[in-house]
Amino acid sequence: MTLNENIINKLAEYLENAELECNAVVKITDEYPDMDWDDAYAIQKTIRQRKLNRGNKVAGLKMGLTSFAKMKQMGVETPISGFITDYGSYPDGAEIDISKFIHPKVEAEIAVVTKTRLKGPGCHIGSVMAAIDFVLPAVEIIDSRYENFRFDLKSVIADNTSSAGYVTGGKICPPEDINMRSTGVVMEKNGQVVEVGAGAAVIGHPASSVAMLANMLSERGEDIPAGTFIMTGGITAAVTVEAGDNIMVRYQDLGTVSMRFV
Ligand code: 0L1
Ligand code: MG
Repeated sequence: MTLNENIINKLAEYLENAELECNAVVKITDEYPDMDWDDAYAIQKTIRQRKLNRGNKVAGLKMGLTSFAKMKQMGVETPISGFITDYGSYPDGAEIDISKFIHPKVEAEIAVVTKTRLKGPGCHIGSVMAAIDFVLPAVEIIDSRYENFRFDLKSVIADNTSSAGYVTGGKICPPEDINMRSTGVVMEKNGQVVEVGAGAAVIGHPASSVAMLANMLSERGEDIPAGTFIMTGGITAAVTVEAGDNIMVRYQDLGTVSMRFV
């Protein structure tokens, strides 16, 4: 670590205020160019603790930057992880008040809920498949707190991987009844197809993303408890939304997820 506790706390407050006040800010590495990965995750953890102290709940975990294309674009070799909150949850078909966000985008994902604990190191796709209770469709709303989505990897880890919300679909599926790797998705915005993809876009298989999450968490002394809801990462590129936009995502074998931004 390169930052002391006071600076970690100050940066967590800066980023969380940006979220709560819907106010874009400059990336933190402009002021702290030498901060390291541990600093970045420590800031994210402090934001998480601030929310818990305020009475919010952590509703699950997420993986970000999981597509090879996005990793290459960012010049990184591993995805990043974050958490999702109770207040970011929206039901299928929700009307979502866009004024709660700065510059939101949506991306189609496959989510899972676990039934047993997953702990790295050495967690692999087999351990994950055995631990999944069910699979469900989910669309993530990302909203970087940084001006114009201008950030680097350490800044975005600290900013809880741009996590802002998620819409879950109602069709759940046992893991043995779905091939998550070949599950196709079609995203439509206002009736027009804007993105298509398949589960394999998520580091080859969404369950591999969960294994990677368990292994990454183990480096920080954490695990994935039984009953955890996990967003495995974007299958499609993130699509910008504005007031009036209708989003519909059609999943092969997992039904649809829709929302309207107002
Ligand atoms: O969930 C994601 O993949 C987003 C990761 C953060 C990068 C971004 O805001 O695009
Ligand atoms: Mg995502």
